[in-house]
Amino acid sequence: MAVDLLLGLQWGDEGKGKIVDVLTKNYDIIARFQGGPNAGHTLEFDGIKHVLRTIPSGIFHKNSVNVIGNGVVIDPVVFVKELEALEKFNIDFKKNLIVSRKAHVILPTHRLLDAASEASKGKAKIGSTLKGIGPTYMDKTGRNGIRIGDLELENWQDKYRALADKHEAMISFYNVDVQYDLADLEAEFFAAVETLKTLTFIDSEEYLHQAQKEGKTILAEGAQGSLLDIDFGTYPFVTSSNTTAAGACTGLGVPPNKVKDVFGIFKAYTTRVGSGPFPTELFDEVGENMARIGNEFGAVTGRPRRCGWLDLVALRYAVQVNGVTQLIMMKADVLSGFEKLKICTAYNYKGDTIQHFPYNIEAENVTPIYTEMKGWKADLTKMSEASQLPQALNDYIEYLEKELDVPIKIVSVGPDRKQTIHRK
Ligand code: 2SA
Ligand code: MG
Repeated sequence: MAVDLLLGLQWGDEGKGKIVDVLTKNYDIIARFQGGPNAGHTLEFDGIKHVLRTIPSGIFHKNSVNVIGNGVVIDPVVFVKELEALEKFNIDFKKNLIVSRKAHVILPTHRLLDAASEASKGKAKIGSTLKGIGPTYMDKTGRNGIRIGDLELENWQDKYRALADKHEAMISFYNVDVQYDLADLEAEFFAAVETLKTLTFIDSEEYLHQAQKEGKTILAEGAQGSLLDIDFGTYPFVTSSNTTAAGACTGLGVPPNKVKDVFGIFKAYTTRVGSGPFPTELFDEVGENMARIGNEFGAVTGRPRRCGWLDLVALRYAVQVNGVTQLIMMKADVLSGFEKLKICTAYNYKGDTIQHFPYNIEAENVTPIYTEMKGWKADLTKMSEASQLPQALNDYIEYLEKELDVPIKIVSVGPDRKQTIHRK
């Protein structure tokens, strides 16, 4: 009867897609509550690799219903491409995928505004995925947005026209070089809207409420990560939604007292894509090795991800803000073969040693303080039982459990569904 949450604790790309796919068998419903096509959730099974953008990661399981909640922003054009990529899997979209009428629509001009805003910032750019996320959430909170439910109305295109015209004026206001042919973009957009309308639109909060009453189980799937949260992340280098636990309540209409487990997922090291501070970032061979072995490239944009050691200060903060009850550690296999491993346990902040995540973590204020641990050599990718894990890895895990005061229940040792080790 409860709702469990699965949230990224770092800067995204922790491996949420894979773990949702692994956990889906325990749930009736998988629901996305924030973000949109800026997310890239990668799943691998039966030798196939799949990247999902807006569609929840339970979609490959016949018996799970996948809900796109009110807190999500949807780009019909990207969405339709995502549906097409799933065609060969014979999924009954009408039945297994439902969309909240209250979710907001990303317009072609939102994407253009995203590009114009980034171009106008020069070096100070956010490093956005250019999917129109920021401008769409701006229109939502500015009370100008178009919602999925609007698409069912006769005259929705009038509202569209007024908003798109306003966006065009805003784009020229930025006075940057953004080339586009709106007629082309609109043709593609209107066609995609028609396909989108073949799906089931619902009042998802009511649907989820009834489902809970019937005793169904729900897993809310986060996108991006806690350090990209609009309130608690490294502002302004964040995304435009609440990626933390509270976002699941507002993004689905789930009351806080119905939330049971909060699964917090993190990589055994840290990555970040886009701009912004990253205290434990490595600029040497060690970081390059992590990127290479971990295949650290953005699943949506292909951008190389910046890599660094695990940051316990940031992780502790994310555990607190989200109320994490169980931890899931990803990509342990990538650290195999590193002689020594470092973990950042505190920051030197303007000369003081601190253990909390401060207002500002810019490099000029923060130097990480590390503890060193022994590495392991064994290839973990063929392991399937906790008893097979090397002692040095167990030490690493136990150290984190003690510091964070939350058990690490799952350790992932490769991208495939099967490469998942459950700990007692
Ligand atoms: P946006 O597009 O407005 O949300 O960008 C704002 C910041 O949020 C970061 N961001 C992400 N960081 C990691 N992974 C994300 N998803 C893709 C992936 C990213 C990709 O799964 O690999 O392919 O590049 C994601 N989405 C947003 C972004 O980098 C900005 O720092
Ligand atoms: Mg990703």
